Amino acid sequence: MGKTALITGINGQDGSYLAELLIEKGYTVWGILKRNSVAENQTYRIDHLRNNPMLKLEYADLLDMASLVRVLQLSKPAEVYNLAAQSHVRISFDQPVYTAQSTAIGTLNLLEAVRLICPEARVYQASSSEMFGNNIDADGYQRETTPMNPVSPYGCAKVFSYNICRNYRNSYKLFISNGILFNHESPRRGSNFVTNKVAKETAKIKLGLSEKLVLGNTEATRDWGHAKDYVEAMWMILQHDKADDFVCSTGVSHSVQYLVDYCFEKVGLDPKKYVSTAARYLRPEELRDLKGDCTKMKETLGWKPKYTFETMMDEMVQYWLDFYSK
Ligand code: NAP
Ligand code: G4F
Repeated sequence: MGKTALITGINGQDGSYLAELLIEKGYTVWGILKRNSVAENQTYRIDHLRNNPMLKLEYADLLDMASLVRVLQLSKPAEVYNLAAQSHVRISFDQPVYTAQSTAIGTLNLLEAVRLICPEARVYQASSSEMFGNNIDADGYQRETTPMNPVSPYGCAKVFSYNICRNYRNSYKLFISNGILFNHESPRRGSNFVTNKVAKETAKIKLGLSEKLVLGNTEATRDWGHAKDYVEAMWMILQHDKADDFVCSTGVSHSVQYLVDYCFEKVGLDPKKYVSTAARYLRPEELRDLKGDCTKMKETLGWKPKYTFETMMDEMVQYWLDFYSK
């Protein structure tokens, strides 16, 4: 019989790809949904899996520990992937308290529930390169040993979760691992994150459905990989023989301006005619540059990404061209 996994954040970008991957591997996958007043769009990323008997969905919320206890008792998972969070950095400045509750205390609620109900389960925590803030090692990379210096409420909340996971691992000998993942994208990315915003608006402008793209800081650089490659890394981290922390990245970094130029060139348009900037998309404190060194992940677990920045952005722009051409 296959293993059982529980995914929090199953209807998010990563949760949807991870559910597909685990079902392919023969897992029974349980996922939690938090209650929304409108049900129709909430599960669009996993609707293609809804009739699969290996997928089981339950209502629960990271803020409601009793609901987590209930789902852990029902599902008895061997592996728990904690992907749920208020994950938007800019929005974390507007909603810092909610971000701390969901992205920090929510993790603690889950760890306590695991400790009480299924302490033998392996736990994956979705940690983030946002935790490093503007700290960069002398060679230009961030890695597992780079000091953390978060510059957003979201980053601060993720540092709490990272540390409480290490504390529970050491205190209670639980199998809890952090994946410190750099930015990863896909056509399923929320379209208020910069890659999918640019891909979507490029397609709309190309098809005559829009005339402008307004952005924030276009000088920032990010290490962008594909979410499909990164959910494979999550699974590999929990198959390792001991709980540990791993950076996952491509090691290649581009500016937001390069991202814009790449997408517009792909559809044969001049970005200077359409792109402008506005203060409303800036953050009170900016994280300028991210570039990850994932040597530990590659050498210990044998992880290797299949996508490049270019093949990923090609897929995303094409997705929106097809979407708006229907
Ligand atoms: P996402 O698309 O924003 O998905 C977040 C998920 O969390 C959604 O399913 C959301 O449900 C759920 N959620 C939010 N608050 C919740 C709560 N209180 N209780 C239960 N569920 C809740 O994020 P993602 O890109 O897939 O990222 C997955 C995780 O990795 C997140 O923790 C993120 O912070 C972290 N991470 C992401 C990246 C990246 O580049 N994508 C990099 C490093 C780390 P609703 O949609 O119904 O609200
Ligand atoms: O796409 P972003 O919003 O991603 P950000 O802030 O790097 O956060 C993402 O990656 C983190 C990993 O490091 C995750 F933990 C987090 O959950 C999330 O998935 O912005 C990327 C860059 C930033 O420098 C931002 O200032 O793009 C810049 N940017 C410029 N114009 C913009 C825009 N970002 C957004 N969202 N919208 C703009 O119009």
